[in-house]
Order: sequence, then structure tokens, then C-alpha cells
Amino acid sequence: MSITSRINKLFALAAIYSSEVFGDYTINMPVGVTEISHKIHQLHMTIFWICVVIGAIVFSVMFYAIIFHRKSIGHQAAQFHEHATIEIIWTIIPFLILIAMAIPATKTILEMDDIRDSDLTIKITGYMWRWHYEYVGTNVQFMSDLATPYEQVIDRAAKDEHYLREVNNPLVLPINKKVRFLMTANDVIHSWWVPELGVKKDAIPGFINETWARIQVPGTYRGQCAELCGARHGFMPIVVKALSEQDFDKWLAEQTAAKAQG
Ligand SMILES: [Cu+2]
Repeated sequence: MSITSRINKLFALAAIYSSEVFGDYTINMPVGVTEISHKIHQLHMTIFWICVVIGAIVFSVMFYAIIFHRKSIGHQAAQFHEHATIEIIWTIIPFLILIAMAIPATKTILEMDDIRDSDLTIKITGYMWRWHYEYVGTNVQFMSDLATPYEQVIDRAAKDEHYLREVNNPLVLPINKKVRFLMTANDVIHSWWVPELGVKKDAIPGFINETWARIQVPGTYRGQCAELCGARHGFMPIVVKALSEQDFDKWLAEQTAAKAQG
């Protein structure tokens, strides 16, 4: 096989892989369903537009110079060295822009880390290759495994809508409650990532990382392990089912009773 056809094959494989796994990804990041995810999205858009404006200004000046100050139309280069005023201006303006971006970004990061006054604590443990959820203070804990049938993985069956993004036991959470997540791992580093909750945190063996989410809208939110953790890294999805407070209390009571009986 020639190098070109090998490269073509590689690109074709990459295209197939990405279209299936990232099928429901959009170009922009999701707005999400938590206050924090809204803030992250807002920050992302603000900084994006700052970059667009800077890009537009820099490139217009550059193209103007390339076209109208070119040697072939007889333009003479200006001969000067060290212009203190200009140097101060082009240092101070970017400095101010960076400060203006750093202030809201730092505020949001501090807020993401503020796990005080949480209503519920979930301990999340990453395993090769599944997630374990423990409702701290109750007897409810379970493993959450990939539910996509293996036949679909090896192309012996048609792929489902949520191919590789379906689990047997989703993490059930209440809306409007501050849920604290404690994250760790049992073997290698994993990362618990649910874009719509605005949560992405490494799960590291021997360490406990903390973060939180207050979900505003009931629904099903999907995520993935976001830290390359071995052969089946792409086979440990996350599914969060957000229920109303009453439905959640009912679910938790049922689970507690079932566990107590078992
Ligand atoms: Cu992992």
C-alpha cells in the first residue's frame, strides 16, 4: 500500500470514528443547564468576541500595509528606531485586555470551587472502565457500565441513537439542589466530564477533587471520560438523569429500601 493510500485510509477511519462518537456535538460549546455552565458559556463568548475584534483590527492593518505600502508601488520604508510612546501603548493595551478577561474568569473559577452549603454529596470513583457512584450518607451506591451492546461495536448490529453514550445505571440527581461531587479513581487517572453541567474534573487515584452543580432543568445529560485511561477509555460514558425534587426523593427512598432488603 502506498503512503498516500495509507494516509487516505487513516483519514477515512478518523472521519467515521468522529462522526459516530461525536455525532451530537455542535460547533459551539453548550449553554448547559446550570448557573456555572451559563457563566462558562458567557465567558467563552465574551473572550471569543474580544479575539474576533483583535483579529479584525490586526489583520486589517496588516493587509492594508501589505497592499498600500508595498515596495513594488514605490513605497519607502520609514526609518526609525525605538519609539517609546508606541512601545508603551502596545504593552499597556494588551495588559489591560488580559486583566479585563482574567477578572471574570477568576471569579467563575472560584465559584466552581466553592462547595460550601451543599445539599447532597456524591462520591464518584473512576475504574478501568466504568464509573462508581456513592450517595454519601445513604446506603445507595452502584456501578455505572456502558450499555451499548457489543454487537453494535463490532458492526454486527445497527447502531443506536446514543451509541457508546448509554449506561445501565445512570447517576440520578435532583434539580435545584447543590450537589457536591467528590472525585477519585481506583486505578489510573480518569476525568468526569458532563458539558451541560459545566463539570469536568480529573479523578485521580489517592486524591479527592471537589466540584459541584445545581441543575436547573430536569432531563438526561450525557458525558464521557475525558482523560485517556486505557484501551476502553471511549467505553465509559456518563449519563446523568436529573429529576424533580419529589421524584428524586421517591427514587432515593426506593433505592435505600431495596438495598436494605438486599
Ligand atoms: Cu477513564
